[in-house]
Amino acid sequence: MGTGSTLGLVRDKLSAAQSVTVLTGAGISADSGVPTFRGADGLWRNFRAEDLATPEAFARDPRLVWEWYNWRRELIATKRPNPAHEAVAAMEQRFKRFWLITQNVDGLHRDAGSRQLSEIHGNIWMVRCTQCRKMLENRAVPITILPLCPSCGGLLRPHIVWFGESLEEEDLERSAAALQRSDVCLIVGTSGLVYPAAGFGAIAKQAGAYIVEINLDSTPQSSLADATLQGRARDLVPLLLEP
Ligand code: BV8
Ligand code: ZN
Repeated sequence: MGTGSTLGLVRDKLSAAQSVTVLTGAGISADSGVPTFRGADGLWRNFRAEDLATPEAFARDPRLVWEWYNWRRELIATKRPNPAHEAVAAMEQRFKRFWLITQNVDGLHRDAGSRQLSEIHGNIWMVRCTQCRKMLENRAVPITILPLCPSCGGLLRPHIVWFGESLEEEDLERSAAALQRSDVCLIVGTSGLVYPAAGFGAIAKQAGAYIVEINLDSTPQSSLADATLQGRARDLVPLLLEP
C-alpha cells in the first residue's frame, strides 16, 4: 500500500485510540542533526558506541569516555527539537492516556515539551556520583574532565545506561504498563537492535495494540508492524495528528 492509504488507516486507528504509546530511537533526532548510532556518522575517532558506552571502558579510561561524552554534549547543545519531537509532545493533549518511551539520551523530547516520558537509557545532561550516587543536572559545555562530585569529591559519571547495565526498575515498570494497555504503539526511528527496548513492540503487540513503524528502512520489528510508514520522522509524524 502507498504511504497515502496507510497514513489514512493509521490516522483512523489513532482517532479511535484511548491509549497511545510511542517508542523512539536515534532516528527521530537525526532530523535535528544528532548523529545516529549505526549510521555512517555514528562513529567518533573510529570508536563505536558499544566500545565506549560500557562500565568497563569507563573503569579502564574514564578520561576517554568523558571526552566522548563531552564531544556529544557539545554537539547536542547546538541542536533543537524538530517537528517530529513537537508532534510527539502534542500527543499528550490528544490522547486520554499517553506515554513516550525514548532510548535517546539527547533530551530533545523534553526540550519539545514532552513530560509523560521515560528516558530509558538516561539523559546526557544528568550526571551521577560514582561514590555517593548523588544525581545532578550538569549542562557545562565543555564539561571539566574529570568532573568531581560537589558533595564528596567522588568521580562523576554520565547518568546514562551503558551496555551491560540494567535499566532503572521504575522505567521498566512504567514502560511495561504503558505498552500493555496501548491501543496503538508507534515505533519511530529505531533500528530495533538494542534490548530490552527492542522487545517492547512485541509486548504491545501481545497486548493487542496496533503497531505502526516509522523508519527510513525496514528493521527486525517491521515484521510485527501492522502498518509501516517509510520516510523521515520529521515529515511523517506530524501528519499523524492532522484532522
Ligand atoms: C541490559 C546509552 C541486562 C549510551 C544505549 C544479545 C547479544 C549481545 C548483547 C545483548 C544481547 N541482548 C541484550 C544484550 C545487551 C545489550 C544489547 O542489547 N546489545 C545490543 C548491541 C545487541 N543491552 C544492554 O546492555 C542493555 N542492558 O540488557 O541489561 C542486564 C540485566 C540485569 C543485570 C545486568 C544487565 C542496556 C542497553 C542500553 C545501552 N545504552 N545508549 C549512549 O547513548 O551514550 S543504547 C544506544 O543504542 C542509544 O541509546 C540508542 O538509542 C540505542 C538504540 O539505537 P537506535 O536508537 O535504534 O539508533 P540506531 O542508530 O541504531 O538506529 C537509528 C534508526 O533510525 C535506524 O533504523 C534508521 O533507519 C532510522 N532513521 C535514521 N534517520 C531517520 C530514521 N528514521 C526516521 N527518520 C529519520 N530521519
Ligand atoms: Zn559524591
